[in-house]
Amino acid sequence: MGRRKENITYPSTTFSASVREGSMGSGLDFASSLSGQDASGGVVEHYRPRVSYYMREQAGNFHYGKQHPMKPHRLTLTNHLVLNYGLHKYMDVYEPRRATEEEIREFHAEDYIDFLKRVTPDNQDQMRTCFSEFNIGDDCPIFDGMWDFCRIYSGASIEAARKLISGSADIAVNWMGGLHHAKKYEPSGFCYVNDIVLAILQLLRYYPRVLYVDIDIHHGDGVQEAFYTTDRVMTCSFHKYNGDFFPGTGAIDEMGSGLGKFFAINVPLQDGIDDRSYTQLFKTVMTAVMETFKPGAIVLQCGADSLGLDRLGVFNLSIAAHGECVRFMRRFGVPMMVIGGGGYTIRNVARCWTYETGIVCGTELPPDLPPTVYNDFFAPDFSLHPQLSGRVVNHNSRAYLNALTARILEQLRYLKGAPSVQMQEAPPDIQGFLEDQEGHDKDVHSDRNKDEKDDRASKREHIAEFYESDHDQDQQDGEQDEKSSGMPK
Ligand code: V1D
Ligand code: CA
Repeated sequence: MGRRKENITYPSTTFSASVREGSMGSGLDFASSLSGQDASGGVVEHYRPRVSYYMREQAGNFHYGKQHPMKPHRLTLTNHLVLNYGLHKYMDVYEPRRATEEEIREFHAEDYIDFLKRVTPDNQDQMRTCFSEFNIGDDCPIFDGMWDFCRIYSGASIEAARKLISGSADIAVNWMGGLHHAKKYEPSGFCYVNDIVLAILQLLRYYPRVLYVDIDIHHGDGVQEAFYTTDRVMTCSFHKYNGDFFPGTGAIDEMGSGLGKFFAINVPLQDGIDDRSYTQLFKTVMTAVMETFKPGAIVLQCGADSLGLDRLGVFNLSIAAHGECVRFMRRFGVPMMVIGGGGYTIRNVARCWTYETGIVCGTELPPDLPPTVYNDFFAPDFSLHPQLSGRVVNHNSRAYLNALTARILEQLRYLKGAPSVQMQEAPPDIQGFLEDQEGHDKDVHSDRNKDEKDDRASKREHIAEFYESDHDQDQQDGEQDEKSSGMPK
């Protein structure tokens, strides 16, 4: 956990959210990928979600440094594959605005934001005294345009969240986002601003409960920490854990505290986990999570460093198995944000996120990559599904995975019995959202008709009830400042 304690409070209010059939017509070139899945409760058959996609060409041009493994260029590779596969025909494509400083302040501390805004490669020598305070170093260097980069990826995640809330998208994709390690007061693990926390804070203005799922090979510590004491966000991270692998957290017994007790789920894995073990574990855990927690919205962090052959990763997953996790979550038909994260063998990151863009659109992509100006990255096979497994031995025994599954299911049974999970809640501030949203974003590539403004308004009848929680954390923790946005702080 970070060095300063969080003082965010989350009203423990809940109302029932509904699932709607997506408005997107069929007309897909390829067969829907819904068939052949194992049946589980809460699944929406023939789901045709409306998908929004956020991209900004400039995001791919930032450089962390020559030796640094994080390469934003992977975003350019991804966008080129997505567009050349023609996936923009199935989505509303947006060039999102940058997050404002005020929006970033919803989570991050003012002195940290001031530092991020001011520091540049040219003035960093004068500001070096701040470096240890703000954890600047090899993992999180100062690079040209760093603040702009943060504003771009965070603005996209905030807009994606608002798009779900307004009802004009059922799934919103932002591969630029997913920077799950950033803390309130400091950067960590290549992440400076935590766009995920900012997006979830938006979602909490409307949805009573938000589920965060993280399949990056690293523990989603920044998001877990931000919501550790609330029962309105369940965080669930699958990651390598041995106490040493970055960031060193994510043991199975980190379960949340206070009202948030049992609402943090950690799935610690060993090197070399394979497709079968991972997808089986993922489906078992997520089925139980969905049945127990019944989220109004899902945020799925799709870090691609859990793929085999990743430069920093040590798992054995294929792109098909990684994508299977996305497909599985999609089937629940709950509004979902799909975001990026880690991923350091960039040719495979681009393949993976393109494949997953296809999955959320409900379309099967041909296995041969379309030609792009970046063809050389994908030689010699030019395939969407290269062989990635086999480099690392699988150290996850069947006995280990069975014990892990049993512990997590037990945690969820405890949660079911907890008094706070009686699904109570707050009135949505939806009118404010619809006003905020108007004119902020620009659809750059869509072939689709859009009449978004009253989408959510037309759904208001789905919001069934409002009543006060017995566990109002505002009252427990004292008055909090909610003046600017009505956001839970
Ligand atoms: F190999 C490197 C070369 C240059 C700079 C950094 C690294 C590097 C590799 N792995 N840094 C790491 C990890 N840091 C450490 C600490 C350095 N200490 C001495 C220990 O092991 C950080 C890994 C960050 C992973 C980020 C992420 O994939 O989870 C991610 N998700 O969203 C965005 C990034
Ligand atoms: Ca993870």
